Amino acid sequence: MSSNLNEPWYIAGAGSIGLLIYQQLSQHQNCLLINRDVNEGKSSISFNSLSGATSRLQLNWFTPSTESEQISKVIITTKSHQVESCIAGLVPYLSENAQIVLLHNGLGAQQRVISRWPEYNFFVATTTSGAWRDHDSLTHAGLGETLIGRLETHDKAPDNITMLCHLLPNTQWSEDITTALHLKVAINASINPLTALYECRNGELLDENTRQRQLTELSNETQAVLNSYDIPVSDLLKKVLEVAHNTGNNFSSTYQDWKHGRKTELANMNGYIQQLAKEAGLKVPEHDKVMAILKDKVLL
Ligand code: KPL
Repeated sequence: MSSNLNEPWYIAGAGSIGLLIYQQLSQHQNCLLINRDVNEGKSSISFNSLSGATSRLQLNWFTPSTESEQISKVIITTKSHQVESCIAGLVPYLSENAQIVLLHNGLGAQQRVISRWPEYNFFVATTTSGAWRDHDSLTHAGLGETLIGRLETHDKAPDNITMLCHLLPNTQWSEDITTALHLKVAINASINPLTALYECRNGELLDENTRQRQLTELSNETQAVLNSYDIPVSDLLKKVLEVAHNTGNNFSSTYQDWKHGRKTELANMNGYIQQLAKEAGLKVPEHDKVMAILKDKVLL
């Protein structure tokens, strides 16, 4: 797989994280944004770095066609519910054995695309980097850590991915990404739905007894479900409280999706935990209750 080290990385999904990766990667190697939507075609935006410096970021767009070179390396940074249709649209332009990195919130979509397209080489990733974008700018808000690995296996990284880890700040190969992704989902399934329910910042979940009780119940149910699958997530409530505290000023991604009338990723967060619980014959009453209320409020 080292033969295509110099081929470009393509990025599908020009949201805040996709653009941040594009910004970081394009300093070192050829990197192109896949044009999935006519509205995506801006030629540059302003970039506010972690240090507060502002610069202009040129956006190089690529519209796949049968005449263009085949795509052999792509990072998909769409929302979790867009991943499957995004890959379906790319299939005619992907090379045999293309390497595809899936970087999005939640779980469930990854397993679905990996089993639907066994011919490709899938990697999964998770990040705690903070970034936000509006029409004309991208702001890098927090350094965070990014992990890349393979779901359900403990393989070593192939050359292209080692190189990717080297080029992106604070990015490591993880031989146990399955646990890391479940921990992230477990934290999201506790914090995110409640921020949409109470229309509050992450830290405001700690301010009031009812909210704290719900955080506790969601965390405890989630931990019991994951542990029944031998996924070694421990002290989940403690971790959830730490994240809510450390990101206290943030509005969660689910809050922001709700606020902007977009579909949320809760189906791949709480919905994923509910599905695991069902398959294991476990009850998750707080998840069921919160999701039933949110069904009439947010797009699930
Ligand atoms: O990942 C997050 C999200 O908003 O989706 C947390 C950790 C809750 C930070 O806001």
